[in-house]
Amino acid sequence: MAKQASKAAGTAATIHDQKLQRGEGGELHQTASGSAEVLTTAQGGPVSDDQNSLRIGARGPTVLEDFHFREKIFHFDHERIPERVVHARGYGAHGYFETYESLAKYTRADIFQRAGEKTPAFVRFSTVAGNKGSADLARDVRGFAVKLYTQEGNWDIVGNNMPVFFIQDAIKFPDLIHAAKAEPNSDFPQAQTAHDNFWDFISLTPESMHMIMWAMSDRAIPRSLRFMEGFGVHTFRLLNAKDESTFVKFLWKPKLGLQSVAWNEAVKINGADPDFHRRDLWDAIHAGNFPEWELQLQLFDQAFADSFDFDILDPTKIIPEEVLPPIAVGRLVLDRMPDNFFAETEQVAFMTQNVPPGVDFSNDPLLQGRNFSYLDTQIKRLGSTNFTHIPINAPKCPFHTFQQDGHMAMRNPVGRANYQPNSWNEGPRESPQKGFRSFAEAEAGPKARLRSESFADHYSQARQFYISQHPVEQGHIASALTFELSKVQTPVIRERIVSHLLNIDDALARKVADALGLKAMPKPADAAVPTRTDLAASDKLSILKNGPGRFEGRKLGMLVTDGTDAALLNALKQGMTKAGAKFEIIAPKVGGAKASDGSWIDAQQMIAGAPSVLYDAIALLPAKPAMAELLKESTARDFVADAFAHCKFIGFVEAATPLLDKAGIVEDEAVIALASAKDVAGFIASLGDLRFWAREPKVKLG
Ligand code: HDD
Repeated sequence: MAKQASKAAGTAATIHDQKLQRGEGGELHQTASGSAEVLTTAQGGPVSDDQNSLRIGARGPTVLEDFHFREKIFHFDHERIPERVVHARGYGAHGYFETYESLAKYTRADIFQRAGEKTPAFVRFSTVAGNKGSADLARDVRGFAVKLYTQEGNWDIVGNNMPVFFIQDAIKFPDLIHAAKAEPNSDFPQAQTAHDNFWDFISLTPESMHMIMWAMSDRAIPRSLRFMEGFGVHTFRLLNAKDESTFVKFLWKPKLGLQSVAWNEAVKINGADPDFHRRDLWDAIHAGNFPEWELQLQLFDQAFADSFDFDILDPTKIIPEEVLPPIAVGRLVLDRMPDNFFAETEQVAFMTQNVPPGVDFSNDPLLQGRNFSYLDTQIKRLGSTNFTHIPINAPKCPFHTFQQDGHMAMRNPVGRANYQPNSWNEGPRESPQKGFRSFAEAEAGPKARLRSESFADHYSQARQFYISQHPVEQGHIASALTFELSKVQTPVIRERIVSHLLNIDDALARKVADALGLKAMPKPADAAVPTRTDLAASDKLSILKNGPGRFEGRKLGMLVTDGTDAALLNALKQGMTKAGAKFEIIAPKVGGAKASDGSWIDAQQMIAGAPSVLYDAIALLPAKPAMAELLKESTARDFVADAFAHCKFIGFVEAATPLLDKAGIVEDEAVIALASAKDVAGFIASLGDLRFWAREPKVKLG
């Protein structure tokens, strides 16, 4: 008995004389001082012992009567909700959208009426194919879903970081996703399209070819969620007060520019830090470096649509920015992480059909299908039609419906009238002036399962994307195709893909065929219409041609040891801060090291825990006496060898030369000597190029 009493003593002491505080919703919560309040059951009953279940004797059975134990375990058993069928792994942040100037000429949407207007926003980024627990650097499309809490209800722009899609009709979506995700019998591979089912489907779906070029490009392995573009993909409509329509495409442009990693780097990041993207966003926002995107619109009328080379309703096509320059209409800033991942990021429900008055849909058959799918999926996933009662999904403007009851109804109507019209003079009424109105497009045609002939060209824009890339990027596309197809075990599927590539670019097809070791070149795939070779390259489609030219928002990894030159280290630190960049100190031991002037250098990482794939550039700052030990660490060698292979800039002090030698480095202009603090400015200036791609042919990564 004495033993039992002592077990409870610890908890009993802490719950003594606590004050319960209630939040607005009546919930109990912890005080700001962190002192524990009295633990209660969900019914509010104070708990005396949360360490031991109720049992008969110290070694006897647990009794059913233990309502606290039963409630705790049963709630835990129910913690999981179904993960999203696609885009399961995601990360979100709060922020705001600021309107630059009135767009009343084009739209009556309230959000675009006043310059400087700020609208609360929540954004969720995601990968598509992987499960919720998969790694961030999968080769995949990234979801870019924006919820704008406008004064006229929630507006969701549920986009991706690529402006086109794999399929033209929503009825093919389940097939696409089934093929892309893990194969149903084996349940692998996880978060990878490098398998037979995916490439089988793609090889039989020529409309996917343009998207395949994007998905095999560096866009599919972004360096940071902060360095990605976002696209609404479909053509939408804007409607002004006179209900006049302007077609629109939505583009999000990152302020810090675009950047991706190398595939070999992505593979290693996934092992070293599977949360690389979410950690990056978390760190940036907590450090006050709020990521920002500009919203740009491509606006056009029916005459432009009629004269454009492709059908503006076809979601496998873009309108090149050179053909139709976008205009900037506002900025999106992310400045706050959610307080609770589940409550906000997991439960947020995006729906393409959430548009405010003044924004309308086009007939894009993919968009039309999505407008059905999203509501359906939220009800399944969140378990009730009352998912809009969850704070993250609730509008932030006044709203009034006659909807009532249902599971977990948190907002219940008061008063008698729960219908309209009614004679009680109660409740809201519809407003033809303020309410949503569809564009009154005249529609006619046979009721049939049809695909427009104007959707038939599957290769011309795929080619245009490919020829618009920098040669380095073209090489990466060829390597990505080769890698993915090398995992496909059915040779005929590989051949089919090469036969499609022949319709896109002959040299690309030959390069991939050669790298795969195809015995003979297949014939080009049958194409409904010939590929147009006259489409001009669009430089805007390249990441490398549009580099930011600065290191802002990036991260330098600095390897130090005891005896590191304090002046040089401090100059680098100051230089990084001035450049708006981050740095991390890596030492043999995470406790840090003693600098040349006797000061202590705090480290954030130990060398074995911080491979260079986690950094955009590295500086090697060891002191000579520490080299013997450092050279024994294979992770130190890998640190340097990987940075070199990934075409990163490397700054080094003379003492580090044996490490460079051990890593097999042949010095080039991006391996920069740091003899003293004077060399720092030049080193940081060169970091603006982000990578030294000229090195790539020498360090072929496959
Ligand atoms: Fe989708 C989620 C983007 C086609 C059906 N989709 C989802 C998310 C994004 C997109 C970003 C995650 C939202 C979040 O973070 O919660 N989807 C796209 C884009 C598409 C697209 C850009 C093509 C242009 N999607 C598409 C089609 C269908 C769906 C054609 C079905 C007909 N998508 C869904 C879904 C999801 C979803 C099943 C899963 C979870 C969710 O909706 O909330 O309804």
